[in-house]
Amino acid sequence: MREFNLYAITGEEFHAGRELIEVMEEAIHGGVDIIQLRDKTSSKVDVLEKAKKLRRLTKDHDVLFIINDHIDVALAVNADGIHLGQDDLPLSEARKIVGPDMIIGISTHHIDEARKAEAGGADYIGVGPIFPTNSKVDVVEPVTTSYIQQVTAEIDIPYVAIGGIKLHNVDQVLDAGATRLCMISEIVGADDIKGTCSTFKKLLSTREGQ
Ligand code: TZP
Ligand code: MG
Repeated sequence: MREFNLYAITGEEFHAGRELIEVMEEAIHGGVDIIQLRDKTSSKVDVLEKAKKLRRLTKDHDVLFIINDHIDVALAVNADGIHLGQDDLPLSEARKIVGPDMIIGISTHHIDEARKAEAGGADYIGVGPIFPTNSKVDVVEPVTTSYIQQVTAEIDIPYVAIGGIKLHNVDQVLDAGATRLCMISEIVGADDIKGTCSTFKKLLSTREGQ
């Protein structure tokens, strides 16, 4: 799959009063190169409408577009990929539906899940939650940066660190070996979304090649 290192997930509860598309466009202007539509509460029709708008935006800016949970919506809008959790449709079944070319990302919380996702043909995995987070209900205990170190040592497919990552703790994540960051609240809830993303982007590029 195409390279990326700054991954923003939608979280409309963090930007009350601001339009989803405007928020995500600002994130893209700050350097976000992959976006996920994650909406656990809207109707299928509303998710579809948001997906259509985000597909247009991401195409216009040549940014990858992933949809959480809704494989049917992902196919309908021709998204680049889907993201699935441990309790969603198993990877092998999802692959049958989306075909060989669509990106499939899998959330993992333990090295066994990471190994299974890699062996099963996932294109990338989520590694987290690294720190406590309020952005996800039923979230598991933080896996800490030691899980990043394990995945860095053992897993060859791309992974994104996720969960409670902020400007003030991102150095711990990068020190543990992460080269791709994924966030909801720190990006979409920021007063200066573009500036926040640019700062993360600079930190990532400073670490490249170190
Ligand atoms: N999966 C693991 S933690 C998390 C998800 C979707 C929430 C991340 O949100 P935030 O606001 O960056 O902690
Ligand atoms: Mg899910």
